[in-house]
Amino acid sequence: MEVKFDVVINFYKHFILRRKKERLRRTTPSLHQPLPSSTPGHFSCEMGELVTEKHVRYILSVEKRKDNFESVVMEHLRMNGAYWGLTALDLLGKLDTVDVDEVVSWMLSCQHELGGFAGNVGHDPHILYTLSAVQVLALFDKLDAIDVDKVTNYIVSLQNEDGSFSGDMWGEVDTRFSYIAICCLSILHRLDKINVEKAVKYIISCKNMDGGFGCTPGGESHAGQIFCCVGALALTGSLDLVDKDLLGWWLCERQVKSGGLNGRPEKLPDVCYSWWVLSSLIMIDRVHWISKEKLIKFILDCQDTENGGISDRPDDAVDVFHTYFGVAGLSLLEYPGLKPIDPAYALPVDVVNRIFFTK
Ligand code: GRG
Ligand code: ZN
Repeated sequence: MEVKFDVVINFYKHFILRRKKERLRRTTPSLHQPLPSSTPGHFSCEMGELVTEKHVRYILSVEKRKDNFESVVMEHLRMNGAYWGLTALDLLGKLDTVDVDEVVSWMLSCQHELGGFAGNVGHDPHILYTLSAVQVLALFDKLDAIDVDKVTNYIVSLQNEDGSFSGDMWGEVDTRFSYIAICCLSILHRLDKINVEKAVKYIISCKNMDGGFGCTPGGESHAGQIFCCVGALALTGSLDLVDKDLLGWWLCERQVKSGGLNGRPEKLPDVCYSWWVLSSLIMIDRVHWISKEKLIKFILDCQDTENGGISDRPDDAVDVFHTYFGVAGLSLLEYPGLKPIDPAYALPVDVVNRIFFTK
């Protein structure tokens, strides 16, 4: 019975893949060519343009405001907000507008005695905020401001017997935390302190028959979790464990008519999936299976061209999360004038090179 089921799945998989590739070849012959080069801010005349200066002003204004709705609901995850806003500024070439010492000293005041970082001063530590803190410190070349062994011990303490990771002392397990632990320790040059083999085995146990990955074993495939699992496998040199054609098919099916990407079947497109889906497609070398031009147009259509910022879908309210993932998506798409971003570390490529090649 099992063998027969496998045969059906494989037949279906190859039939769909062949149809997909034929469709792409037939309808969009330019897809396999490099993107057309043009000057920054003028990608294509029908497409609109990235309003860089306005996005910079929007990000800086969000950081300063302390009294509006967005800043109140963001209070407990300000550390994540700092990573989104500051990385976006760097990709836009404007990180020098920020007071580095002020940011670093605030970040250090968010570190708990256990070694992990909190979302804001006086809150509890969590692995989610710890990665954001490490990423921002890397962005500013300030990793030497922290006690690396202390942060490492905190992350090591969160690995469970089965190789999975908890997010904090309360024990919730999720493949997001596996990615975060691996990404953090890799940036800190301490990957050897966890059981990588078990961590990889756990991630593979979350792989589904459709080629995707979920939060825990048996969890539904979701593009966000796929980024985490593929990213963790990329950072540990384990991408050979992924069925790239099967997963690539699932991921490229996420592109809908408007050009935007959704996070799973039958859902609405959302700018942030430009990051979760696209970075995964790049890591498994299948990015040419989607229309880059259509996705660029979708992201540009989600801009507030008057006041800056990017929203999840056209005409919705903007926020820093979608502004970052919109800009990061455009960077992956090689939009002119943006710094390139690394799809696994979610940091600008020059920052990653500095971490690994200059020290
Ligand atoms: C360094 C980039 C970076 C990430 C750190 C936290 C984390 C690691 C990854 C999060 C991955 C994830 C689960 C992303 C999805 C976020 C999202 C848009 C969730 C919304 O889910 P639903 O079910 O939305 O509400 P849909 O789109 O399915 O309707
Ligand atoms: Zn979103």
